[in-house]
Amino acid sequence: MRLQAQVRKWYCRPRSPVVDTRERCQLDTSRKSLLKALDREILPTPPVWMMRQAGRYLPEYMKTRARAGSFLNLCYTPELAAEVTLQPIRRFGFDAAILFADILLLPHALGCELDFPEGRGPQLSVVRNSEDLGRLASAGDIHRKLEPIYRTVRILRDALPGDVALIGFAGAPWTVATYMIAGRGTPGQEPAHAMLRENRPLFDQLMELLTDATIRYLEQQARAGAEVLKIFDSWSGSLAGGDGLFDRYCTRIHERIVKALSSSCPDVPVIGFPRGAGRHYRDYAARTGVPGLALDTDVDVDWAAKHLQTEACVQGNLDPRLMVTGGRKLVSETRRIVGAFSNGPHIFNLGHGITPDGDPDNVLRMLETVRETRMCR
Ligand code: 1CP
Repeated sequence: MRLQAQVRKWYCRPRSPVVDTRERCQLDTSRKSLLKALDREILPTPPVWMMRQAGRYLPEYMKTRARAGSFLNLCYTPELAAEVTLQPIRRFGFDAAILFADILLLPHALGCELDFPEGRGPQLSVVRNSEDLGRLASAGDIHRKLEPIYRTVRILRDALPGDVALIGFAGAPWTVATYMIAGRGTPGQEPAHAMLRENRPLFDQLMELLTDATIRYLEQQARAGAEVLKIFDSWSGSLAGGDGLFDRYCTRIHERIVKALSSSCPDVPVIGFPRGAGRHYRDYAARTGVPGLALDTDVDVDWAAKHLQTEACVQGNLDPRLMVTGGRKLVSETRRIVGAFSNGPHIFNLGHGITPDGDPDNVLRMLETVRETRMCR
């Protein structure tokens, strides 16, 4: 009975109506703009932040990273992690800050070895068999190891300007599993696909373990003060073939995470990023009920305005390469995206993270362009 009531509560949670505040066309500072957009308000100017806004394209990041000694030390030293989270806010005045951490800290807390050797991608100990999985399952209290991350969140909630929302995040189980199975990043995520084909029960157990741990990790970030939670499924595109894998290992797993969070932290909206979902985006949005839907660069904005913005507040999706090349195309593409999404809730962002060769001047140009495109009625 209790479970039934719980399920009903999840499914019956009403979606807020779309509210158009463009008529006022003045700054209403009563609530953070990112939260308003996720609550389906259409604002005169979309809130803006950027994936990987704290990172190697900023000289001040490189300095703090050098002080920390290593990437992992940076992640696990709350004062320094908070400092690099704040750097892009101070420099650019974004509407949201994303917690500085990494999706691979969760497998680290579960007992995987993890290293980020200089100039190479992440290296992890691999999960090959049920013994490896058993060790992770008996990892003990993940929150003790992740406590520095929660402390960073608490520092940030005190330090951020009053109009800037704080985003916590985790990797989605599939994306995190691709690193755990291969021990590194892999093109096409072939080792994970091989386990899927050859040992489905083991793969399913790993996904169960990760889904449960991801929910607990995100809940704890929310309790520490994260106001929005984002799920990064950076490699879900390799599931999108049409054999049911996308539905099973991306959409339905995100659905479980979103439902669990909407029950335990009902005031903290989730942004889902099923990168490379392609034609699955529509079903993903409808099924998961995510308040925020992050779009990758390949998604056509006019199609998304028609088919996705009705379901969720869309976020995206400027090509990050324009942060390197800049010029008139940067301005025209920014305007095109703002214009295409101007009749529904929208958060301006890139379609993926800014790369280390991104030019901070181009970031500024993008921000100015978004903010000068005020859509007053
Ligand atoms: O040398 C350095 O300073 C490390 C570069 C770096 C940074 C800045 C890594 C290594 N992680 C991060 C921080 C990070 N990672 C953040 C917070 C910063 C911000 O966004 O402002 C976030 C949200 C992530 C998430 C993350 N890590 C993802 C999902 C998002 C995405 O970009 O697709 C993934 C896939 C990772 C794994 C990861 N972390 C770092 C590397 C080099 C990689 C591997 C990427 C790959 O396999 O290609």
